[in-house]
Parts: sequence; structure tokens; C-alpha cells
Amino acid sequence: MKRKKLISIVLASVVLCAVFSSCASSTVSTGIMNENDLKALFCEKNDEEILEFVCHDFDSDGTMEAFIVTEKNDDDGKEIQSLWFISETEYLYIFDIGDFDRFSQLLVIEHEDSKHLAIGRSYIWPPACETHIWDIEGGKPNIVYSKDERAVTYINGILMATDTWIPLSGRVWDHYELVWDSDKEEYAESFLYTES
Ligand SMILES: [Ca+2]
Repeated sequence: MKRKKLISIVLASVVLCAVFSSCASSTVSTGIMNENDLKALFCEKNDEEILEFVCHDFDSDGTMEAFIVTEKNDDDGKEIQSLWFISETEYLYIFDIGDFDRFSQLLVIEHEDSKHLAIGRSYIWPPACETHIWDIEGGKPNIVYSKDERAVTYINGILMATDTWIPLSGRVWDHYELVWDSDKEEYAESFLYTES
């Protein structure tokens, strides 16, 4: 994937918190599944270490969905992080990253009638971040925003995508507002201001 040649860094991204989640204590119940049910179902299918388990009714249809970040070591001992999706009816591998890349940001974005998940992918070198935003369509995850050189977070209550880089005059941050267009089902990105 294309990476900007100028040095850029991740701004204000939420560092991925590597919290181990136990698979042993939950059981799958009948009927509508809650977060523990979905976690138990996931653990039946996948024995990798869970770093993040983000569970909501993303599409407001009354059933829960979860995005999961896992980690494992490959045959060469290299750490691989993977992104998965699970619901009552779906169990999907989305993609994985390794080498010096890490999932660095998981942000739940709340809209009036739905929730989205923003996921950052950070590179150690060159230091940079790309962000993908997922919604749920037809019960499955669907990318509605994907861009290099962006870290997505809330700044003063405004959902912003930020690019930071270092020209000769010193580091600057370019802030763009992200506005969800539910009719077009896409995010409009408009430049707000540069901070230096
Ligand atoms: Ca749902």
C-alpha cells in the first residue's frame, strides 16, 4: 500500500491496549446472543490471543456484532495481528498485519441510527498511520472510509482525520472533518485547519 515519502506520525490515536480476554468463563446461550455469548462462540472457532473485542449492535437491528483483534506468532516467531468479525450468523477473517505494523486505534463512532468502527494501522517506519472505517451492511462488515496518512479521532467533539508531517519549518498537523452522509453511505472529508 502506498506510503507517503514525507515523514508523518500518528496523532492522537488511541494506543491499542493489549488486554488478554479469557475464553473459558463464557457459555453460548440460546436466543439472542450477548457479548459474552459471541466471545464464547469466537473462542470455539479461534484459539488466538484476543487483544480487543469490540461488541455493539452496530446496525441497530437488535442483534450484536463484534470486531476482534487477535495476535499469534507465525512459524518464524513473528507476531501477526489479525482482524475478525463475528455475529450470530457470520464468522469472518478480515485481514492481518505483521512485521512492524500494528493495529493502533479502535474507535467506535456513534451515529443516530448506527455505529461504525474506525481501525488504525500504524507503521513503525516510516512512522505513519492509515485508517479504515467499517459499518455493517446486510449483516457483514463493509468499508465506508479508507485512507493513508490519516489518524481518526474526536477533537473537541468533532470527528477528525489528521495527517501530521514535518516540512523544513517544523511539524504540522492537517485536520480534516469527517461527516457521515447516510444517503451516500460514505464519509465526506473537508479540510478544517493546519496546526503547527
Ligand atoms: Ca446488529
